[in-house]
Amino acid sequence: MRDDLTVKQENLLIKMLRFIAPGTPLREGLENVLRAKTGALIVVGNTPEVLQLVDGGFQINSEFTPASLYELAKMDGAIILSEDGKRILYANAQLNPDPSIPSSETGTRHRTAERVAKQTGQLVVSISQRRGVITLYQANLRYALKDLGVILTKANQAIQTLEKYKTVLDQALTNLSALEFEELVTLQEVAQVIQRIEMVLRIKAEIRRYIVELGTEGRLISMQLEELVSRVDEEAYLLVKDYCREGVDVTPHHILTNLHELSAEELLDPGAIVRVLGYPGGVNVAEETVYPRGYRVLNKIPRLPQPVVENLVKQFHGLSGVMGATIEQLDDVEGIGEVRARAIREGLKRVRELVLID
Ligand code: 3AT
Ligand code: 3AT
Ligand code: MN
Repeated sequence: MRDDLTVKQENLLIKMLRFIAPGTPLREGLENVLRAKTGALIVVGNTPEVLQLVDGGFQINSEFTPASLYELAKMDGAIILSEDGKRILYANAQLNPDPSIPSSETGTRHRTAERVAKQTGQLVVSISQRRGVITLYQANLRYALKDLGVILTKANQAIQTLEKYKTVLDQALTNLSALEFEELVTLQEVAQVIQRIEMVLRIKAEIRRYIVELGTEGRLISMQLEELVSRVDEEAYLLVKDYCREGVDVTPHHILTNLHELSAEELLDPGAIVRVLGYPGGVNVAEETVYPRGYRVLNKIPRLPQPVVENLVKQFHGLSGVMGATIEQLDDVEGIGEVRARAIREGLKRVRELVLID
C-alpha cells in the first residue's frame, strides 16, 4: 500500500510513532538531546537479545526523566531503556550487533541502530549529532521524524483532499443504493464504490499516521478527521458483506485487509477489486448483475439490532426479498414483532425515497 508498507508494517510504524509522540516524556527527552547537539543512540527494551549485544557501560536503573536522558546522552555509546520506556537501565554501552546484517547507513551510530533493530526486533532511536535528525528503527522499518510544522501542513492538505474524496464517495454510495432498489447493480458499480471507499480509507490512514506523529499537537486534525469519516470503516465492512461472493471462505475483515494491500495501480482495476471479493478472474464486470444481501441498507434503519438484520438477510435471501416481504412475513422473523415489522417497512421506504430523490 502507501509508501510500499504492508498493513503489518504500517501498524508497527504507528506503534513506534505513538511511543515517541509529542507530549510523552520520551519525546521531550529526545528534543532536549536534539537541541543540545550531543547525538544519542537509544534502545528500548532490555530483552536477552538486546543485552547479549551490550558491552561495558554503566548500569543506571533509574526512573526515566527527560533531564536524565539529556545528561546521559552527553556520554558516548548507547542508552538502554526498559520496554515501557519508563526506566533508564544502562548508559555509555557499546553495542555489538552482527556486522553481517546489511545496513544502508554510513555513520557507525546509525549503522549500529539499524542492525540492532533488525537483529533484536526492538525499537532503536538514533539522534544524529551532525544532521540534527531523530530516526526510528524497528525490525526492517526505518523512519526519520519530520519537523512538526511540515507534518501539520501535510495533514491539513490531506484533510482537504479527504473532504473532496468524501463528497464523491457519498454521491457514489447514494447512486449505488438507488441501483440496489431497482435491482440494476453490476459488479462495475460495486468495484467503483469499493475503489472510492478504499481511497478515502487510505487518506484516512495517512492522516491517522500524521495525528499519531503529532501527538498532543494533533488534536484539532483528529477532530476534523473524526467528523469527516467516522462511519466510512463501517460502510466498507457492510459493502463487502453485501457483495462478497457466495461461499467465499474469507471473512469480510480479511477481504478488507486484502483490499488495503492492493497497489495503487490495482486499485484502479475493477477486475482486481472483484477478485478480492471472490469473483473469478474472467468475469465481465460490466455485464455481471449482482444483488446486495442488504446489510448496508438495512443498517440505515434506526434502532434495528444487528442480530435482527442477520435474521432478515437469511430469511429473505437479500435486500429485494426483504423489500417484497409483507408485514406478516416480517413478523414471523425472530426478533421482529408487529411494531418492528412496520418500522422496517417504513424505514426501507424512507431510505428508498431519499436515495431516489438525490
Ligand atoms: P550545559 O547545558 O551542559 O552547558 P549543565 O547545566 O547541564 O550545562 P553540567 O552538568 O554540564 O551543567 O555542568 C557543567 C560544569 O559545571 C560541570 C561542573 O564542573 C560545574 N558545576 C555544575 N554544577 C556545579 C555545582 N553545584 N558545584 C560546582 N560545580 C558545578
Ligand atoms: P552522527 O550523525 O554523526 O551523530 P553517525 O551515524 O555518523 O552519527 P558516528 O560514527 O559519528 O555515527 O558515531 C557517533 C557516536 O555514536 C559515537 C558513539 O557515541 C556512538 N556509537 C557509534 N557506534 C556505536 C556502538 N556500536 N555502540 C554504541 N555507541 C555507538
Ligand atoms: Mn558521524
